[in-house]
Amino acid sequence: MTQEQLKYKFNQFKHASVYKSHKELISGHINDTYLIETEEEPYYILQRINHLVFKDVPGLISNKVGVSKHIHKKLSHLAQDKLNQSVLMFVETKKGDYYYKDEDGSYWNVMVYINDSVTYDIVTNKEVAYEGGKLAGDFLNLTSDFDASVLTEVIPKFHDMSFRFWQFEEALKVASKERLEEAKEYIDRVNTLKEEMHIIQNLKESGKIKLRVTHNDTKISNALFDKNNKGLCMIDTDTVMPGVVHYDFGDAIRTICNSAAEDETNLDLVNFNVEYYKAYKKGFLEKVESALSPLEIETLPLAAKTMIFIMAIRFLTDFLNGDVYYKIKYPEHNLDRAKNQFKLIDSMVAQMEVAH
Ligand code: GN1
Ligand code: MG
Repeated sequence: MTQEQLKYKFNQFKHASVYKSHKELISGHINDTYLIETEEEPYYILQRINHLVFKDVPGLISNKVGVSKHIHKKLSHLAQDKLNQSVLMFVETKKGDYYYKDEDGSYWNVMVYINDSVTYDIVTNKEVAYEGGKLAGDFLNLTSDFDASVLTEVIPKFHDMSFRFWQFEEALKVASKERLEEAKEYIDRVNTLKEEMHIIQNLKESGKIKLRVTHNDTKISNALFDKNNKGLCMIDTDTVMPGVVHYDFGDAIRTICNSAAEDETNLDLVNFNVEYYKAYKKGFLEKVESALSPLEIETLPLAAKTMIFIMAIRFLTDFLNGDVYYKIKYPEHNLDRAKNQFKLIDSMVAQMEVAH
């Protein structure tokens, strides 16, 4: 994407700013994301939504804009500066939509960049884990009275374990002999965990745990912090949909408690940090405990294992499919990500007695 092209997309949106330069932010695996630096602040985030992954982009945009407006209203008592840092603000196009569709059929959206914020791929102190828990818990609180019936299911069965197993089994049928061989040990591991990994889904389907509006992508790099490690705001609300509390709790733990990045290849560095688990859980429960049932709370440790596993099976499936879903930097990238997640499960299980 050339500078001129990006500038053109940016200028389809209603703002009084002048494009100065941009930086690509490369941490996401699906969309293309750019920080647009302007002559005068605010800066903006310009994002191309991957419409091969997200089949209904207008629905996705309407979800996230609706949820942001809802949160904005609920936080309107905050001082303007604080409010600007606490919720994403989407920018309309000059035509009055929240997305711009270009001549190639790509969809773009713009958000105001939240100043003085930092993100983490790896957590190195307890405070961030605790604050991360408060942020994710608060997101559930703030959206608890959002009318879920207006939400589009942007990726049907996104965290549905049976669906992920079905995709895995389909991938086994089409995978190359080499990839099947390379992944053999991990394919076997998927199968041994099958029953346990369906427990949360079964509870959901039997109605024993309730559906609520969930973020569904609560990895720690989707949380913004200020320079003093205080939580500011959850970002990347592309996958906001009805779900269960376990999705948001578990996916955050998957990244917060991993002592290494999710694609670290030296597995000795991949260890589950129980102290961060406790800190995150404390922050999370401080915000949502009163809304949760005893069964939901009791099954949170299983949520962590389940969400680590669901990413393992998804990375492995994509490796078997020949890397058609996630962005990769080298041919074994998806397999390495899967190995990393399995090592994290092992490390978590080894410490399970203390992980409550
Ligand atoms: C993807 O693109 P990004 O980084 O927001 C994925 C998540 C995974 C995550 C793993 C729509 O998120 O489910 O947890 O990678 N999003 C989608 O890092 O599949
Ligand atoms: Mg995402």
